[in-house]
Amino acid sequence: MHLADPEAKIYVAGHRGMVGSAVVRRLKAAGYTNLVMRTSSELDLRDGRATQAFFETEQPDFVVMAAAKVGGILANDQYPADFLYDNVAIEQSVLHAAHATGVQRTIFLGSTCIYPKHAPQPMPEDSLLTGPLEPTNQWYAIAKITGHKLCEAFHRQHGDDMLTLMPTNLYGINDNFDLETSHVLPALLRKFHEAHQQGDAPVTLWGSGTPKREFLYADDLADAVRFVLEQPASEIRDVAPDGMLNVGVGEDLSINELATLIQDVVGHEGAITHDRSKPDGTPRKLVDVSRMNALGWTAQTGLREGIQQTYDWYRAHEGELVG
Ligand code: GFB
Repeated sequence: MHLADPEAKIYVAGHRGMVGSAVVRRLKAAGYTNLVMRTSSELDLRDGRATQAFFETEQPDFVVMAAAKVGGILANDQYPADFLYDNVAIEQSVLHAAHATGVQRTIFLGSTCIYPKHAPQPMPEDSLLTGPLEPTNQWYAIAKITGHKLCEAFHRQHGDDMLTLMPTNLYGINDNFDLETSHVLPALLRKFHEAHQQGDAPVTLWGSGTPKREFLYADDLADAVRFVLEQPASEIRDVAPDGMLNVGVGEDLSINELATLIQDVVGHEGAITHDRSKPDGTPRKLVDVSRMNALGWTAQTGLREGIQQTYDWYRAHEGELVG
């Protein structure tokens, strides 16, 4: 089955999450009609036998691995066993089943927290494993490094076409808006929105506000997934011999600058304070996107535009999201 064939059977693991749902939207819009999906209650991907049986029955041609245990800086620090065990278990099951059933190409999704805490900026793919990790998210990072290394090992030993996309910090519709477990962007959208409704009450940011982050709209990552699915393997390996491709926008901003931008989108006019008892995490993690650029892909959604779209979606779904 050819990659660009609209009948190609593509299994999107984690289709209910922010990334998986964006991938499904993008693939459908591109004309792919034969998508396979399972909820976590229908198929527990940590269960290797059940996952193998599912692959044997469905025989997908392609796999997009968007299923993962994810969360913000505090959740990563508070639930280390879940972030390490669940993610490694999912990766083992899915990548082995993809290998055993002859999947033509698997796209695994990593995260830029796999790079060393003090990696050169912007961080190239080959800075992987050149220094110590940021301690708050080391558990998740080690799981994602394991997933990538499994892809590299299956490729090296068996020739499997397994690639890893390393997206920078993501945001978008279907994000997690829980204030304890979410990432900074959805947390700040909700905090500024609720403070605005309360007569522009003050908003508290975690940490110093000085760390810098790069934000990629989930629908842009989904487009990168579609793009990579459609590229010939030889062209990808020419620019990425290790099968790793960073996906980002190429610029970052401080958490304080992000807060000001979100405040403006929401129309909040109150004060901003800092809770310095909360962790800052890594000081900066801008990714080097030259490999994806060399293949011909760049992100399309500006940060303000993406925040506005996410905010519109949040307001339309606020009742079900925050109960
Ligand atoms: O997005 P975030 O939780 O994760 O936090 P990381 C980014 C920065 O925003 C940190 C600050 O410096 C936080 O202290 N921040 C300010 C806030 N206010 C808030 C708030 O209300 N909520 C949150 N969550 N942060 C995660 C990793 O790191 O990024 C994961 O832990 C993963 O493993 C993910 O890699 C993409 O960018 O620091």
